Amino acid sequence: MSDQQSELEQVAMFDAVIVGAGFAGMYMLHRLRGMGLSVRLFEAGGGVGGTWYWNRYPGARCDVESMQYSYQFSDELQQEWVWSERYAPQPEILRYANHVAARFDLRRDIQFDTRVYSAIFDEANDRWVLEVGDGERVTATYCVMATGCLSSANTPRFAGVDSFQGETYHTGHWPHEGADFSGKRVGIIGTGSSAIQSIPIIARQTAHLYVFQRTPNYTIPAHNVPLDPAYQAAVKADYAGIRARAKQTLPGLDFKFNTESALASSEEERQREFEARWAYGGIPFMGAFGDLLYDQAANDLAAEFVRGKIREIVHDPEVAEMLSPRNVIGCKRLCVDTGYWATYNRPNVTLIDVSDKPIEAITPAGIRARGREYAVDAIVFATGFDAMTGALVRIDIRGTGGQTLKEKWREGPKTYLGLGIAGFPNLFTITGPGSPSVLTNMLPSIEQHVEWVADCIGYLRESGLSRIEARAEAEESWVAHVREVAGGSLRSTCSSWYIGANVPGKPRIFMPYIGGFPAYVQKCNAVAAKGYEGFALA
Ligand code: N01
Repeated sequence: MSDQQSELEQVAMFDAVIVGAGFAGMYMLHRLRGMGLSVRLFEAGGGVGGTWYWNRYPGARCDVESMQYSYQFSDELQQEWVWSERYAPQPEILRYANHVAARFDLRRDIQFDTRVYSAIFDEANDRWVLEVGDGERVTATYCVMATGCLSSANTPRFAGVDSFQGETYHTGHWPHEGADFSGKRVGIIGTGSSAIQSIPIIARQTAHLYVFQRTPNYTIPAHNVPLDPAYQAAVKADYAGIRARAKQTLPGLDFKFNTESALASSEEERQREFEARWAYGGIPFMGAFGDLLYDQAANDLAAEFVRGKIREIVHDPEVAEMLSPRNVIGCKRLCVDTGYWATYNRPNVTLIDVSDKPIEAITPAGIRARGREYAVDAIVFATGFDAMTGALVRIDIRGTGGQTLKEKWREGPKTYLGLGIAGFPNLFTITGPGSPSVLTNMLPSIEQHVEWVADCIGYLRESGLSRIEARAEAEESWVAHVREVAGGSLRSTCSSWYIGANVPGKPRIFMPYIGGFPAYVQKCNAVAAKGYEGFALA
């Protein structure tokens, strides 16, 4: 018996380990356990829910309609759960995650409050060895990273950031007990989705709110409402149909997508369609015309429509101008809000433009920008995430030959289908870079990945194999395809977290696969049908 082998026997051994108890990790656990595997799931937080466990900022809610932002793997589950609003608020989604955990008895295999620090592939034994929590070591044949796309918070290192004497918050790590802003002066940095959802609420709580905006953002009203029981019943009666239709659309969402060209339509038709989409609300606005994300002139028409709305809503023309984005609409993730622009009509809200002159420093008493100090009692960092790669590379992941994932991805993430990585056998990523993930409704994308991984592991076990690894050439050609497809869309043309632009020093690569859910699923299925083409099996 080798030293390594005897050492391995000292540690807990599993067929599979999963990292992260969000919707991806929970379903992965359910599937693998159902196949008879021994599984342990590690979660840094104190409960299930992932994104919805951490993002508890005021106003946090999903921008995908509740009836579609839910699991479909269990019809009983989707029939029994009752959503209360068109767009579910964070506490309700967290309740749903807890309901799922209880219903499928998941907690007995989840180790909470346990961060994974390293995952090292032991080539002699074809196993992953993980260091978790307080120095505990575990080993498993398969390691599934269900670490989320937007889970590693990004807090820019502003000069003097540690000197601030007041309270600080990050939207992605909001305290469970909430924050009391009554009577306080608050500064919020950022105007992404998290800020746009929270600003209207924080503004109502504070004595004064200072919003530090680097790039204005497009947002479409949510028109959130309590869900009508008759509507819910109708959806539930046709759930199979809705889910099937959703899978045929690029974002994996059942919504009305107009394939007509904005440019080929008359001014009157365009206004009618944009107004109808505005009145309907939310992300389907981008489905107004088929060429909005592919033709700059078409995109300009939609962008100008939204700028017109800003001018109508915001009383002060200078503030309206500052709030008006000039970049491609839909390039950054479109935001969905409740009362965002009208908030700037409040006397206790001040917008500070830091686009041409960055924030100079955080001082003990506030934020210095444009040559002036804004005294505040609390700062909210709504500065987003080190998206798609951050949660993975902060774990010391080492594959064959001791290569670290961080080193491999130094110039940008490389994966095969966003599922496997050459040089990292038996490691799977759920909704990893190179998969449609954040450009789609996350729940069906998660389910598709989990099912693909479960089927793959099942195939290996049935075939008496124990090792699978993406081939370097398959990975290269997938990365090239992802890049090529991205180049055809206006989405790759602006600074966004999709290309890592929000994190200083991060390589600028369009990370998600823009080819849409149906084409991607077809590719994954074809790979599996051909005996996992592009992977080396042993
Ligand atoms: O983060 P963001 P987020 N100085 O990266 C600014 C999902 N989500 O947490 O645009 C000044 O979008 C930055 O400015 P700029 C959704 O997919 C979903 O809001 O880089 N400002 C930007 O304004 C979303 O897209 C929901 O110029 C700085 C902001 O901080 C994703 O999460 C709700 C700065 C960051 O915006 C991320 O959203 C919320 C600096 N040094 C979030 N650095 C749902 O509804 C950064 N910024 C499901």
